[in-house]
Amino acid sequence: MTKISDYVIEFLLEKEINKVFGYIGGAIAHLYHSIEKYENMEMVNCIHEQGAGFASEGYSRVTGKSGVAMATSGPGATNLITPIGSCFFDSVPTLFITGQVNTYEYKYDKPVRQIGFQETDIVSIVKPITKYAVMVNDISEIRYELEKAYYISQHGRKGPVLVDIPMDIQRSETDISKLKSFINSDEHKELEKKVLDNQIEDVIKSLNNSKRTVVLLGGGVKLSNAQVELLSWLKVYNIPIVYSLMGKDAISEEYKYNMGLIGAYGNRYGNLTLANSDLILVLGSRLDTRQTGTSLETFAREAKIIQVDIDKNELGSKIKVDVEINSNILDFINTVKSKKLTINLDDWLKTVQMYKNEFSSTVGIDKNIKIPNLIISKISEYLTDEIVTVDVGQHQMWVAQSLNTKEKQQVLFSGGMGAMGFALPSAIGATIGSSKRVVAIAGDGGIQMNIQELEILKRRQLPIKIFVLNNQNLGMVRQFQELYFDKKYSGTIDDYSVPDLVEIAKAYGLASRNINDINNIDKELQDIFSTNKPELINITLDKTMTSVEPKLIVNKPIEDMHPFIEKERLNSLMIIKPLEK
Ligand SMILES: Cc1ncc(C[n+]2csc(CCOP(=O)(O)OP(=O)(O)O)c2C)c(N)n1
Ligand SMILES: [Mg+2]
Repeated sequence: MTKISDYVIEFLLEKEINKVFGYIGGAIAHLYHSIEKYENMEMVNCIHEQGAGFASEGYSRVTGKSGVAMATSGPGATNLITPIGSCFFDSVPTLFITGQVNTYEYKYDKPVRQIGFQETDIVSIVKPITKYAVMVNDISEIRYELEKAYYISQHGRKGPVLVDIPMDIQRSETDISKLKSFINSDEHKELEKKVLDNQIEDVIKSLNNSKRTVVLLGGGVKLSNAQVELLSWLKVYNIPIVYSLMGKDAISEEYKYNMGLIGAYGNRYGNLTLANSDLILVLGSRLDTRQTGTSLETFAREAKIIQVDIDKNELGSKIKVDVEINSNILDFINTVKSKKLTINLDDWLKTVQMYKNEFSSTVGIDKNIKIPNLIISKISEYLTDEIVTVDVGQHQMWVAQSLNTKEKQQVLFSGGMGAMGFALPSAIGATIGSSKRVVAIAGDGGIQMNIQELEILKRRQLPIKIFVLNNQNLGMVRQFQELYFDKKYSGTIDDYSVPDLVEIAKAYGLASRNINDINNIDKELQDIFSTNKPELINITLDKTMTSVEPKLIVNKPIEDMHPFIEKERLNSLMIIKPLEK
């Protein structure tokens, strides 16, 4: 006979998951107690369930294993919602386990609000942002549901699942081997069926016939672990790549024909490359308007588009594509690699190199240095394989534009959810999952959202360097207000404030420092990276002058970014026909 809460932990260990992130509460106490029994399983207690959820997301993103977060019923469970959504939109396989009141005090269909204390129907709440969510109502279901939830989170397009386990079920005992299993059930067999594609010849023909190919990388490349195979294929033919936010770390900046970030805040050279291509091979990207701009009819208007995605619902969903291939990216690359190509892109490579030389990410078209971008590129100089976690705001876009990623370096963004407060707790999960040093980059707004997790850095002496790019305002929205709200700074400068972050870090018992003079940054960075101790570095930026440049304005084609370059110069850079107006 096995206690159910023990079985849950044994199940995780069998999947080689040996860390669980969470926060205690009565309804989850049996599971916590079980963790204590297993020497090779470790509980990582955060200060807030949102922190634990993001930590499990970071753990999953760097290990590929399912990150697990546990919380108690009611407020514990609802505090997990933002990380659950983040994992859903960015396809991160995670398992959320919540405690629930005893089945005999659960309301089920009764027309009352609540029976048990802290009773909350978390399953209904998270249904739209999970791949699967279930409350286990009977001991006999536990094995089936746990196996099924885990399988679904890792299968096909990955994502979060939630299993809600009532207290009376957690504490029951049963013979697990006699319970119904999901693996090898008919339902499992149905899901295992593979869709095979025979469109590959079309892809090969297009690649051979094109003169200006570009490969657009999205988050799907990393999710299918295709980076190594992809790079070796790209290097054979020297095919230029561009990336979306989520594809930033798929291929490092060390690859000569990496043409950078595209889209709304893309590098100018990246958008020029994409706009002038004649063939775009899209690997694991949704092609949402952050990448294409809002003027869809002008987007890469002379290019044939081939989109490869594991989720067939994403194919051609945002923009019309010419060839849709429903496949995992790794399988696709391996198939393409088995075919010999006759590609010659020499002229195109000269053009894209010229774009990159003309427009640096750290210098504006007015030839002025873009200080925030320079800071990011400086930080990269001190990094090798550190993981970088990034919050949401202007600083996020500076990182996306100017962090010079190295091979094997991972960069974690909260992409689809765009959740402020992501960088610090995801850094905790990332370092615990990888044993690597982590650099967290946040704004003054985002760092305040989960600042309580600094306590974990001290408690565990985690090797995390937090850089706060402190412009003393909610810069990203402030920039938006400058453009569209007549510089009325409601909530971003007005009635917004920031405490002394260096003093706060000190109060948490952490090393901390201010960098006020950017001219000293090399000396400071050398010192910062000479140790592995946790530290918060507050970099003071000008309050209102910080902006993200270049930026795509509504209804402009991707090649024509703000601040605008003269029409004549732009036209001279275009290979395809420039737009009239
Ligand atoms: C949880 C959450 N609330 C609100 C927003 C909206 N939002 C996006 S960026 C941003 C400003 C971020 O400010 P800060 O962290 O200081 O970074 P900065 O833009 O100044 O670099 C806000 C409020 C969000 N993305 N997430
Ligand atoms: Mg700010």
